Amino acid sequence: MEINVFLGAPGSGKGTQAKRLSSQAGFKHFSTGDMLRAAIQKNTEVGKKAKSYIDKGDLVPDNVMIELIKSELAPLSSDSKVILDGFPRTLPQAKALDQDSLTKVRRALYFTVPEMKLVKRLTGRRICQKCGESFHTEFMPPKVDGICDKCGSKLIQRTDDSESVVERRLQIFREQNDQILDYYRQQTNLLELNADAEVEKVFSTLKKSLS
Ligand code: G5P
Ligand code: MG
Repeated sequence: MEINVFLGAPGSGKGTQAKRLSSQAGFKHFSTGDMLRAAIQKNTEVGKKAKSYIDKGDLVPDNVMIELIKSELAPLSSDSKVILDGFPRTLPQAKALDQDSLTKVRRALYFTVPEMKLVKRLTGRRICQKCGESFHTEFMPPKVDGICDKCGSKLIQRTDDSESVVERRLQIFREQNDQILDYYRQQTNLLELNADAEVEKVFSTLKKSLS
């Protein structure tokens, strides 16, 4: 398998770009955040475990996350091109991927955006409650206010996109990020991507990095 991991702060555009790559370039996109939110909606065992962590902006325990991602990757064929968005978030998660030769990481792409811009991106984000498409009240407004362009369902704000929870998520990111970057630097497969630009511009740089 060709495993590419997207690293970067909350709001750095990992999900936005991963969705484009999966619809336009044949990558299979796995967002652990989206999986957890779906599990919460369905009230599964994983969802019950994850909810209190997500609502506070804390990380869900490694054992739950590693199990979850392994079960998603296991059925894939060996020629799959994969993007992991939001995984790994900790060193044990990064090592768990590399321990298995099938899921060994090919590239780690680190999306960089100045921190002061992230809060605005996150607090203005709106997502479709049905298809998960992401919008922004200012930077990517839907054609009709509060309605998804893609499927016509209602747009909502993520419960963890309030200003106080965003602060906590950014703090956790700062605590974990350096050791993950160091790890991938040592594996010599870390690429940095300036993600402080128009979505289309970031997308074209990203496509070049992945080819
Ligand atoms: P998530 O869901 O993984 P985060 O915090 O990593 O959440 P998030 O918030 O989903 O990441 P993103 O995907 O990087 O950020 O950003 P995005 O949605 O694409 O874009 C954010 C906003 O900016 C949008 O409004 C978009 O329109 C705008 N935007 C995007 N790109 C651009 C651009 O190029 N230019 C401009 N101007 N704007 C742009 O995780 C949620 C929770 O789940 C748990 C944790 O509790 C976590 O807090 N979790 C895990 N816990 C443990 N381990 C894991 N591996 C976990 N994964 C999830
Ligand atoms: Mg995301």
